[in-house]
Amino acid sequence: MGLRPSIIEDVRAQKVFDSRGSEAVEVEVFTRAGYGRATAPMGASRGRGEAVPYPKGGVDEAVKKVEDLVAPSLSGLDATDQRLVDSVLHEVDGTPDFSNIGGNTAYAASMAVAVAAANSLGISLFKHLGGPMVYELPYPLGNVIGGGKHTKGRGPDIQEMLVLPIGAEDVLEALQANFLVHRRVGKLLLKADPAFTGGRGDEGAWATTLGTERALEVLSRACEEVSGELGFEIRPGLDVAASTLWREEKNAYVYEREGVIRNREDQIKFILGLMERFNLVYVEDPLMEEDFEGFSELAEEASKMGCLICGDDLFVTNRDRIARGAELGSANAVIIKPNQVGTLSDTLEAVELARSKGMVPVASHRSGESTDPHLAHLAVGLKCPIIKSGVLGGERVAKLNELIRIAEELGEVGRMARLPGAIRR
Ligand code: 2PG
Ligand code: MG
Repeated sequence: MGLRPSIIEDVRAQKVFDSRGSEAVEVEVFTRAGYGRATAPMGASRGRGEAVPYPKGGVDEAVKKVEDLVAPSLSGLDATDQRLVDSVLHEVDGTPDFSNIGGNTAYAASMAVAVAAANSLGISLFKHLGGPMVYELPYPLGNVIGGGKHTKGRGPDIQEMLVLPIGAEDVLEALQANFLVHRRVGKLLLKADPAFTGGRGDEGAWATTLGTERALEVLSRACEEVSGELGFEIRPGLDVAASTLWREEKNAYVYEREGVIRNREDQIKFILGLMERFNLVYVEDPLMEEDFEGFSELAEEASKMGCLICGDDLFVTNRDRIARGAELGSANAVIIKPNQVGTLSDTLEAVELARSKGMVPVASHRSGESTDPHLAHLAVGLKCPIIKSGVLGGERVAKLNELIRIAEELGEVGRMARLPGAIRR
């Protein structure tokens, strides 16, 4: 056997910081002929079923675990053998939820290996992940108005009000639409919200003091205006992050800022009402993370209205939970966050399962992000028709600009992904 360029020679880790200024683990992988680096993102509204992000002892302990356990186990392996690398990460960890080394540590190691492999082979990461035949570019789903945990409970109770430019013909058009809607909403808020300072939340979305419905009125007006100006369809969406509203002891969803309490039926009616009134194209986590049946009720109605129902905390990128949701018809879209499961192999399995069940995989950032561009490659390589990566903020734009570079590399063969017919009007 010759000297393969992608043999892993060394793995190192260090503590860095994410977009919130919180500690994050960064892993570096050195191969014979290449190098890869990845930093873990971090969620604020995490699903109960997610991998444990860090071991007890936090990022310092994670760094130690990489040095003591991960580095010696990965050294000598071929970085192009992602499945083997990922199974070794599971073995080294030895727990079902990555609580020993941390799911974020596993993610950073797994992704850094993939980056190093691509680099050693001299090809782009998306091609390494998806093969030479990938050509579809995802639609950017962006956060325009923030609330919930991302604005410390001072904004609308609903976590994210989003934009999806479903009529865009290329990535540049799609990104421009999202930037224009974001800017227009900022302008409209100056009039609609006397307390608005131009401040933004964790994901670069505007932080308004308006309640959910008033804020949605503003977003939907901006979508309509910009859509009219650009000449293609742009529609609003939501991430309710309903688990953060759910109060077990009250058996209800508590909208603290707005002073409203909704039981399960009221919540379903409320969401269906918003879908209809605002022509929503996408609703994520409309109900709390264990209510697979409630999701099914909603999904059935939503598909008649041309709206995607997406599970994030519901599925946590976990195969078993996605399989259960598919069986019950709980959703027609699935959030894909690699650090919820730890490795790229687990992520790929979740994506493939979702797709085989007719669910749209949505490659997603976290609210605490690194400046890594890798999510764009993951979305293209794993053929996710939608990428959720915010609109503004350097750490978000890093991924969006990478999409432009990928589109450039694909050239003539590149085209926008196919969205389900039901959401195209
Ligand atoms: C979400 C995400 C990202 P967090 O709920 O979808 O927008 O937030 O990373 O805080 O879980
Ligand atoms: Mg979410």
